[in-house]
Amino acid sequence: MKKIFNLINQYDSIIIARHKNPDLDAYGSQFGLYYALKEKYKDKKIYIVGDTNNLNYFGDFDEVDIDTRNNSLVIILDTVAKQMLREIDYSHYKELVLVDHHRNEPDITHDVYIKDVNASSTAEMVADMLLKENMDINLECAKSLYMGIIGDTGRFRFNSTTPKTFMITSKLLETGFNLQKIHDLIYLESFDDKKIKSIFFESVELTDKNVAFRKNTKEFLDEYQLNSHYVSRGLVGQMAGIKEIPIWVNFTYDPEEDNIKCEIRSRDYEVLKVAKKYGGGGHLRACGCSVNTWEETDMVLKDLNQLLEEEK
Ligand SMILES: [Mn+2]
Repeated sequence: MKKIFNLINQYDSIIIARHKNPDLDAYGSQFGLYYALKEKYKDKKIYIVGDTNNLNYFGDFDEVDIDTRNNSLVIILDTVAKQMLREIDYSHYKELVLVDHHRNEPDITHDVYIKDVNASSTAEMVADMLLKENMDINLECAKSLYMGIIGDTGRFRFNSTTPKTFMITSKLLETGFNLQKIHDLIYLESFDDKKIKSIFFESVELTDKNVAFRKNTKEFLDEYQLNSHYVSRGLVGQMAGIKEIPIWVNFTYDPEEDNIKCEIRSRDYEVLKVAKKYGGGGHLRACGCSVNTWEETDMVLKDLNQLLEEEK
């Protein structure tokens, strides 16, 4: 931890990056760190980089040229995998720091790697770092970090939520932001969204071991003009919280890569084993992989059935 702040002190130019297709934790940890560094180091150039999507409740990103990148400290948050990043964000740097709570092994050359698989979120890790350094947490910083934490903990419902998560969250809340405003901003649904969710749920199927699944074909995406990433990550939760269903998986055609994304979730079972078998990764009970054919999705289902059988 100290190492990061030593590096930050040494550099005049710092770039904060995170994985592509950001979720709330990627954005939240990134903007949280950004606001804290900007406040403390008024003379340094602090850049925030990356792509954007419909979860961007946060702000705009900087374009940074290669020369500047080559002379900067680059901090990458919420992933350690090249595949999850824009090439430009991990290939140009003077020194590189990784901060992540996932279990994967890094395939990015780095100088410092801070890993905490017990942290609920990268936002929690960033908040912890800032608090330990006695850095000022201003309102914008606290709001960003809070959004990261509620994103990855499902508003404190997932097992990953620990006493430390609440301790850190309470420190963030002390800045006085309006909690309900943030929740409304993120979680209010539109009438149309609610309709799509109902259509989605109508054709959820079950295996004989009660693994719930849905196959979101190209035809389904086209018919309702849905974004593949939204369906894959955004709708998998529609199968969560059902008593009889121990494991649920969302299969979605990805037109960009012409393959099928599998998002696998469970309350109690370590489904990561199955994701890894197909070259995927993530958390123990919330993970993903890609396969090339619909036949292979049936193999994934078979493996999930078997996992239930073995660990009964
Ligand atoms: Mn995360």
